[in-house]
Amino acid sequence: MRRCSKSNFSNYEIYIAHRDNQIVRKLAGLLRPNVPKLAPCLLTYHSPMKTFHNTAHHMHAGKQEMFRGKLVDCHEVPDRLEYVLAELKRRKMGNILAPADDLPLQAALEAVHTREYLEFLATAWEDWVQLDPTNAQRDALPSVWPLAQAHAFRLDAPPLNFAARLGQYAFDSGTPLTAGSWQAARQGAACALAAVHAVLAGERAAFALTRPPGHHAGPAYMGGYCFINNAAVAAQALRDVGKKRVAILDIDYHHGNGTQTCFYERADIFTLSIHGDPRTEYPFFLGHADERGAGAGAGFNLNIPLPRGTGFEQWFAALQQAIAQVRQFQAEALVVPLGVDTFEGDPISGFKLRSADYLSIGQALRELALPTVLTFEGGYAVGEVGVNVANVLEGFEA
Ligand code: OKP
Ligand code: ZN
Repeated sequence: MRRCSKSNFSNYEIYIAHRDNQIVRKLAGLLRPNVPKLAPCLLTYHSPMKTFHNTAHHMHAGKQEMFRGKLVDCHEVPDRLEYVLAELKRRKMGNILAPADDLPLQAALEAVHTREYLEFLATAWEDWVQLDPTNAQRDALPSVWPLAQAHAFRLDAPPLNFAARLGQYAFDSGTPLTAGSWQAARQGAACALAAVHAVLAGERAAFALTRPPGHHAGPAYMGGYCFINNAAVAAQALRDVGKKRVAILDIDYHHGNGTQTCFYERADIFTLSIHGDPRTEYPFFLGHADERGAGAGAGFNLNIPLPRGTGFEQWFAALQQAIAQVRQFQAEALVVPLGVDTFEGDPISGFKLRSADYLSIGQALRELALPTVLTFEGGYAVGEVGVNVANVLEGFEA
């Protein structure tokens, strides 16, 4: 691939890498264009970004979600991923892989989520059907919750009834749990982990192309279409292999409440999120600018809420602000929960980004010059989701 940048002639270099980036020959200064008017150019040959796609994603296919008192068709559909995959293949941005099956997945899951919650997920479908055999025809949705206000309900005496347990672990009724949700979510985390291992092996960046998404899922809860927090799993795994400071820069339309909560009291993982103002936008109860982290993590959370209707110029200024903070933090690795529901045509969101804007986003992220893991989050304009995601990756690689 041919890369042009605005570096000056003295930095003129050629890199030759074989497909796995194992051998890199750097021929600095050997080629100096002697035509002064020629645009300064850095030629780089490198393998395309590795994309680990979730081969089990189809197993999670919710029928309906509760929205304002009615059951409506799910927005988070299997086609979303297929359209991204098709667009990556169409542009020959391949190197599309399945995650290896010998990754230390269980440890990575338990480093982010509680064992109780993981066990709940693992048997949830079975328990749902056992509650009533005719439930096998219906997705599991919660309808009762232990509201977390002092003296309202006890949180220390968990019920045995499964409908109640579902309400204990889910914060909304828009996240259908289906027969294969656990298998799909688990394999999604494997994609995130595989992406981590790829950047460790020397890849500049890797993409976990998976659904269901993850950034709303917390240590012990599901919601917002999410079960396992793939970005959090990736960030924690990067810490566990020795990256001292990891930044998570969430650019999905919705606040990454789950990710924020996972690391709120930690200084080693800096969480940043640019999103629709929670006063009017989902998830409503978290994501305000005054949430700056707590305890040892004070100062290591940054929320940039923007009003509905925000266009690219203002959004991109927020991105630049977030990027400056990541630099100042001296992150050694970057995780990007990548949602393209900031797109103007998104059916459930309110920003006004256009398809071409995603190229600039990829470019801006690349300029951080960090080992980068991207995880696929939102984006519900199914017809454009492939182009928008591929544009981010292309901008990153250009
Ligand atoms: C997940 B992710 C729309 C209701 C919206 C939840 C939105 C979850 C978004 N009828 N409910 O951040 O893209
Ligand atoms: Zn979203």
